[in-house]
Amino acid sequence: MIPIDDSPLTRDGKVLILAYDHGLEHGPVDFEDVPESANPEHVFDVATHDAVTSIAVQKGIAEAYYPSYEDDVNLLAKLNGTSNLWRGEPDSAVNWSVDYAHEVGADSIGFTVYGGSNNEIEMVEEWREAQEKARDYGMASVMWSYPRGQGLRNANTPDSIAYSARLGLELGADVAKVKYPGSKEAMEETVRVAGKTKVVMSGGSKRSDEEFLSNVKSVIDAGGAGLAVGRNIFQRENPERILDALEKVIFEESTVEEALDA
Ligand code: FBP
Repeated sequence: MIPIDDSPLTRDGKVLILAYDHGLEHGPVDFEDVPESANPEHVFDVATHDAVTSIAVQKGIAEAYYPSYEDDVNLLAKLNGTSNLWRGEPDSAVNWSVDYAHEVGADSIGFTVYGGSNNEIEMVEEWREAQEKARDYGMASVMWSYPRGQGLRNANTPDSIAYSARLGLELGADVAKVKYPGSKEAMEETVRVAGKTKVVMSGGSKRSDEEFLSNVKSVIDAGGAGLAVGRNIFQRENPERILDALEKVIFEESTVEEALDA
């Protein structure tokens, strides 16, 4: 593993990745509530908030927009990804190489692995190549670890989510990004089995400030490192306000009430 606590991906050992690959994964529908969120410049501006440790984007967004932000934002290159137009077994195309991501300015990589998919073997082999190349550059690697596949029942049970975090440890991820398993206790178990791999929560669909921050708080209380979040930031009219609150919960050990009252 790399000394992840010295990596630009972390601040005081904690992680807050602003995920912005939704235009590929879900399509422009995710930008309808806040139309300016379709503009990458708006979201890069949001990512200059002190609470954000990195922004995760695909190649085209990085090439076109990162040069204007490289002094203010850390770049996580989300290397693979697939559109929502794809109707086959879960899979993810590798869209750029680690070499090229490094050239563009990334200091960490992100990679989806769908454990349980009929394509798991190929995805894990692609991950291996990316993870080892990232090691050469001293770049942290984050596994978007989602159990998903036509033969997989109960993909989002606490056991499946704990297993997905363990896959991160077994396969050399510095950080495993997993779905919220539903409770602090389940997250404690997920963090426990992930060992030295940091566990972060995947943001999920937009919900109220209270509900979202409570989930984040229980992740932190369970020993999780933070979160990688998109819609719960850029689908808000005032992303700065929720980032102020997240900064308090993740980095300052505040309660949800304290964070919202500030
Ligand atoms: P959200 O916080 O909006 O859930 O974003 C996190 C993320 O992993 C994105 O990087 C990705 O685009 C999206 O979720 C994929 O979610 P799913 O595959 O569950 O639709």
